This record gives sequence, C-alpha cells and structure tokens, in this order.
Amino acid sequence: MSTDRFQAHDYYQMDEFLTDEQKMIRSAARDWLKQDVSPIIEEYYEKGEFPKQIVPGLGAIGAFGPYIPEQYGGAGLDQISYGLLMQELERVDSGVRSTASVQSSLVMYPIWKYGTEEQRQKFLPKLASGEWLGCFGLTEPDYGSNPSGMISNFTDEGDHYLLNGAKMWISNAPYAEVAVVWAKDESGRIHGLLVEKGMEGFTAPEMHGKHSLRASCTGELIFDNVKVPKENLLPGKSGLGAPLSCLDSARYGIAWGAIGAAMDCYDSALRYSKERIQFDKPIGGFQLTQKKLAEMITEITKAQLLTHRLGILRNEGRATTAQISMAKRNNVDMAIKIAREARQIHGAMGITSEYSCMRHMANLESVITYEGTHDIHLLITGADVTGIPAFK
Ligand code: TGC
Ligand code: FAD
Repeated sequence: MSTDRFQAHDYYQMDEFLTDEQKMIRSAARDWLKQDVSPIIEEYYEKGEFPKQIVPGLGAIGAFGPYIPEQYGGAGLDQISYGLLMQELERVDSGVRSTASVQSSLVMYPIWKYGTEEQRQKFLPKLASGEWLGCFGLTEPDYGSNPSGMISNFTDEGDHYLLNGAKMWISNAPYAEVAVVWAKDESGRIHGLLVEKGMEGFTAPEMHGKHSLRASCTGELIFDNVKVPKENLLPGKSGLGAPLSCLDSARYGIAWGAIGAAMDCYDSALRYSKERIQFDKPIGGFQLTQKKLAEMITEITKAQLLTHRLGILRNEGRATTAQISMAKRNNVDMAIKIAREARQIHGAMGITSEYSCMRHMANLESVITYEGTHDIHLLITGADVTGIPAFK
C-alpha cells in the first residue's frame, strides 16, 4: 500500500475564485478519499474489481447528484462544486469518478429532468445516498459513436412495453438496481426506459479483460422480451437529444475530472524529480526534466482556467454542447499526455503500482474514448465553427 502524499498545485491562484463552501466541499472529499480510497485503490485496480464498499462514502460526500435539489436527496450544489468533486475523485482514480459521473449525470439527471414526480420520489433519494447504483445504456455492440442507429426497441403491448436488444460497455451495469435504457419505439423514436434489476428477461453480465479502468465495473445489458411497466417510461423528452443532453452534464464532469488525474501525475513527478538522484544531482535539476514539468503545469493551468470559465457558464445556464465538448477533449488529451510524461520521469518505478501515473495513463485511454471519442469531439467543434457536420 503506497501513502497518498498528494499536494494540490494552484499556479494561477485559482482558489481565489472559489467560495468558502466550494473549498469546504473539496476539502471534505479530499480528506475522505485520502483516508478511505487511496489506500485500497491500487489493490482493487490490480484485482480488476470495483471497490463497492466506497459507495456509501461517495453518497456521504455529495458525489451522487451534487446539483440535484435537496428535496430529492441531492446536495443542491452549483456546477463548480460538482466539478471540484469530480476533480478530487479522478485525482484518485478515473473509475471512481466514472461511478459518480454515471450515477449523477446519466442516471439521476434524466430521472430528475425527464421523469415523473413518482419516478423522482422512488429513485432519486436512494441513488443520492448510494443505497442504489444506476447505469446508463446508450452504446450497443454495433452503434458506439453513432447511437442514432441503435437497434434496441420496444413495442406497446397495452398495459406494458416489451423491450428487446442489447447494450455494451455499460459502467456499473452488474451492480445497478436501475438502468436508464435508450430504445426505439415502433415509429423509430428514441425514449428512455427505467429497467429495474430482477425484471424477467433482463440480465447484466460483467465484461472482463479490460486493461483500463480496472477498478470500475463494466457490463452488458441484455433485454430478452422484458416487460417494462408503462410508468417506467421517461415522459419528459424523446429523440436522440434526450440522451445527448445527459452527456453534456457528464462530459462537463469529465473535463474537471481529467484535471484531477493530471494534477496527481504532475505532483508525483515533481516530488520524484526532487528526490531521485542521478549523476549526483536530483533529476529535477536537468533541463529536459524541467521542460516536462514546465509544460505539465502550464497545460494544467490552462485547463483549470478553461474549465472554471465553463463552470461559470454552466451556472448561468449558458454553456453550449460544443463548449463542453471542447473542454472534455482538451482536458482528457492534456491529462493523458501528462500521465505519459510523468511516467517517464519516474523511470522504471513509473510502471509499478507504487506510483499512480501508469494507472492514470491506462484509465485515461477509456476516458478519451467514452462519452464521445477524441475525434468525435474534434468533429463537434468542427461542425460548430463551420456549420457543416462532418460525421457522415
Ligand atoms: P444530431 O443530428 O447532432 O442530433 C440529434 C438530435 O439531438 C439534438 N441534440 C441535443 N439536444 C440536447 N442536448 C444536446 N447536447 C444535443 N445534441 C444534439 C439535435 O438538435 C437533434 O435534434 P432533432 O430534434 O433535430 O432531432 O445527432 P447525430 O446523430 O448527427 O450525432 C451527433 C454526434 C456524433 C455528435 C453524437 O451522436 C455523439 O455525441 N456521439 C458520441 C456518442 C457518445 O458520446 N456516447 C456516449 C455513451 S455514454 C458513455 O460513454 C458513458 S461513459 C460513463 C463513465 O463511465 O463515465
Ligand atoms: P466506434 O464508434 O466504433 O469508433 C471507433 C473509432 O472510429 C474511434 O477512433 C472513433 O473516433 C472513430 N470514428 C467513428 N466515427 C467516426 C467519424 N464519423 N469520423 C471519424 N472517426 C470516427 N456507453 C454507454 O452507453 N454507457 C456507459 O456507461 C459506458 N461506459 C463505458 C465504459 C468504458 C470503460 C468504455 C471503454 C466505454 C463505455 N461506454 C459506455 C461506451 C463508449 O461511449 C463508446 O465506447 C464510445 O462512444 C465509442 O464507441 P465505440 O467504442 O463503439 O467506437
């Protein structure tokens, strides 16, 4: 077990932009993570197992539905607090942030925004506390970047819907009490359905063999003539725009989270560079190491500024899908490059579980792919600035 020696770096005094409440939320999360999660994360990563025992703690620090109103069990926080929480979680492990992202933005958000009052009352408090986990099924074996082509479908059988199809690469699927599933009706229109554990014909097997995000559980969702009660349809929004609007919220959280992973890699590399002696001096004294460190802190600082501004726009309800997409793409790309450079600074030690940079690096290979791949996000910016979508 390695000791968590993390110290946050705030090169441009960004903390001056934060309220006392935001700093308190961040500090409570950091303390809990250092005490309860950092000491076990490497072991679970190596085992390829989700540390399910941390779920109530995630609920207690407000990581499940930070911006969902308190009347539904959420923390009723602003978007910057939500971002800071995601940053702290991913500083420890992208898989931990993933669990909170999915629960908050992909499960609680659509139930809150598009659900009935009965659905909100039934699901949100249990999801907020961590008593229940949820998952979000959009991706299918043959439809990843292009979810509009999905095959999963349901028919109206009078007193219920009959759901068929399959989803793949679904975070938390095997542990989820409820799955927000996107499927087409008889006319081909996409709707969200709340599929509950135990419904006949519904299974959620775990997927194995991942070299990335190993402390997060990923599974399939299989629907074989599942009878879904009519009251489990999300009535508030239909069409592809419904799941895509949830992705806005989750991608925003990832933009913050990736900074956390980068900060951890930089902090570890900086410390190591001062402690490791070669050729009779700390390796941090060599110009090539300083170039790496200087570029890292520059890129982290730029990402912090970009993301804080995005948080303000989110708080004002003005952030666009394209702005969020740019931050997700930029920050994950920044973090993965920093993780690779940090690993090099650690020399051979960098490939071991003694240090977190190789784990972050492998995790970020998932993060750069899910919630829209890096290239899909380039195309989102391209479409935004030219007005010409180049997806097809
Ligand atoms: P397009 O024609 O652009 O849009 C279809 C309809 O949706 C509307 N729309 C939105 N509405 C609300 N909010 C948004 N953000 C919206 N974006 C689009 C749009 O106006 C349109 O409405 P209408 O009325 O005209 O029909 O759709 P497209 O089929 O061309 O696709 C565009 C594209 C490629 C950008 C989109 O499909 C996309 O983003 N693909 C990437 C797929 C993706 O990100 N999947 C993520 C799966 S979930 C996941 O990965 C979770 S990982 C979780 C974790 O562990 O953290
Ligand atoms: P593809 O769409 O097959 O893309 C393959 C390559 O082709 C990529 O490089 C892509 O950029 C490129 N490409 C595709 N289309 C274009 C184009 N038009 N122009 C240029 N290049 C293109 N999904 C969920 O619904 N829920 C989840 O909880 C979830 N969790 C996940 C957890 C993990 C660990 C991972 C790895 C994935 C998860 N996903 C989830 C799925 C994720 O959203 C998809 O993997 C992602 O959207 C990409 O789809 P794909 O893997 O099918 O790749």
